[in-house]
Amino acid sequence: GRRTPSVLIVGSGISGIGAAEKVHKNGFQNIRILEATGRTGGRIRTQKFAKGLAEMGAQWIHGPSPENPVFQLSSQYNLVGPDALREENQKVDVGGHPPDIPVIYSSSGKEINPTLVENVTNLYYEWLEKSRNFTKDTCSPDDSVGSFMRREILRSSKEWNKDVSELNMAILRALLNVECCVSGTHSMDHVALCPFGEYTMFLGLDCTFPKGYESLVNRIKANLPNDTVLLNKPVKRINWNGSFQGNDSNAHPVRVQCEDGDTFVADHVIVTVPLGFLKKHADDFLSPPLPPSKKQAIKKLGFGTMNKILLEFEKPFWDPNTTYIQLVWEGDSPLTESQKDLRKHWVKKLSGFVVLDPPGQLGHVLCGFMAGKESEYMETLSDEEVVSSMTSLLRQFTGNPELPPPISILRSQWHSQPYTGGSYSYVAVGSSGNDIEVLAEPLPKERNAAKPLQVLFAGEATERNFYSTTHGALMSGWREAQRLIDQYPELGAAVRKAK
Ligand code: 6YU
Repeated sequence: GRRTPSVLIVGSGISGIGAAEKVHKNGFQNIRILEATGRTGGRIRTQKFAKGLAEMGAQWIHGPSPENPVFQLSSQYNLVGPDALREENQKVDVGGHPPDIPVIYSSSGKEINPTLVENVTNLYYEWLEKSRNFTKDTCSPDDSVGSFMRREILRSSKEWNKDVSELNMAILRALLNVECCVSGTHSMDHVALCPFGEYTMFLGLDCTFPKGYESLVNRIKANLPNDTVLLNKPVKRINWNGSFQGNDSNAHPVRVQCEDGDTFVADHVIVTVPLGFLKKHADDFLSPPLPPSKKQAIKKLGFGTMNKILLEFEKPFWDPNTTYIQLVWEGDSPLTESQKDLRKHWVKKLSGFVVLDPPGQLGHVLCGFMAGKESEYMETLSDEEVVSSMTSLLRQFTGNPELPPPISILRSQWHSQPYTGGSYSYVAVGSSGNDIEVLAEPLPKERNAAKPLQVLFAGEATERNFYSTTHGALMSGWREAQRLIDQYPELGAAVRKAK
């Protein structure tokens, strides 16, 4: 009989693990995952911190409702808390707004009453919603979400009294800093306007994993044979179309070379490496090289940096009901460029702090969020330097010069990770949702019985409507698994018969 097809998967993030599990369930027996680093999970990464666990990458299930496959699996495996399972929770429509009212600190050390900025905050979310209503027919391809917001701000600000105008502008700057974190970009001026609304949100109030996000990856991985994942196996090059020496070519069209010299042959390879890795290695990761259309898509799509700074405090200086602390720099405005001197001004990009809970299990921990070049600069500093900057910042904003420094710190450094190169993707000015589809196209482009599927592409950045999320990543892995499953109907038939 025929040998069962061999599948190599490059990368053990949730897209790679998800793809492996799906083909395995459908009768494929020869599956191997090659992972560059010493761990599985990729941008899902749970670490010990303070008295408990903290997420260095993905933190929430965005839109935990039945349509969300990450939520589906997590509830099936009993990995989410009771609140998230409540039906009411699954029906909440946050529409991209943060559900809680933040505590707002200003750079002059005063707390700002949220009702003072309620109007401008509501306006901001209205504009943001409007920015999702464009299509390629109703806006110019070089327009950005940032410039759209600026136009709205300018129009509206003509009616503001002088006494509220300055505070409004400062708040808007702060909200845009938050938006940079959401989109994983240096500036909203880099995020394309026309396709912005293609990103789709599920209903449901975001929830977290009590035993860590990695508990989900581990649970999926547990369904695979033990030796499926090879760690510390960075892939250097993928030869396809039988383009390698000593090729018993009809047997295996693809060969993967690792940095350590090991090689693996296979019928199919699913590439799940982050867009940040592809951006650095697009020219020589494949041989024959990627088609020009795909190289273009890789170049044009956006992949930015968003990092977390976790700070543990001996005692909370915030009120026990606080869930989010927003920082507002007086005198700042969304209409002017941010300061260029990163060394002096990097902390100004910090959008705010989420208060992590539950303090009973974790301790008193704030999680700061920072995107863009400032965040990349932060990665180059030492822990001591970051602690010292954070301490001065919090002393300034709380108006308490005696505020004790945090007792420990942990931060992510996604930009400097050689196999990630940033945090997540966005549709940048100059690109469109179509580029995402081009990125997802398998090779070879023209296929027939003599030239079957060889190289397939999955990963967060390949899902047109759900990029930048764990569910988008999982869907992309399943999508490519299905592509392979469809090519071998007899395998599926055998599995169904065995059941
Ligand atoms: C989510 C959230 N979340 C915070 C932060 C980050 C991300 N995301 P992987 O990278 O996991 O796997 C690839 C593997 O390949 C990896 O292990 C590599 O080592 C390996 N590899 C690379 N090169 C290789 C080679 N040469 N050889 C072998 N192996 C190689 N998502 O749902 N909720 O709260 C957050 C957040 C700091 C960094 C997130 C969140 C994104 C997800 O983490 C991410 O998409 C997936 O884990 C990726 O999985 P993967 O398998 O594709 O790659 C309107 C509008 C706008 C748009 N955005 C709105 C959504 C907001 C996103 N929210 C993010 C927020 C947080 C806090």
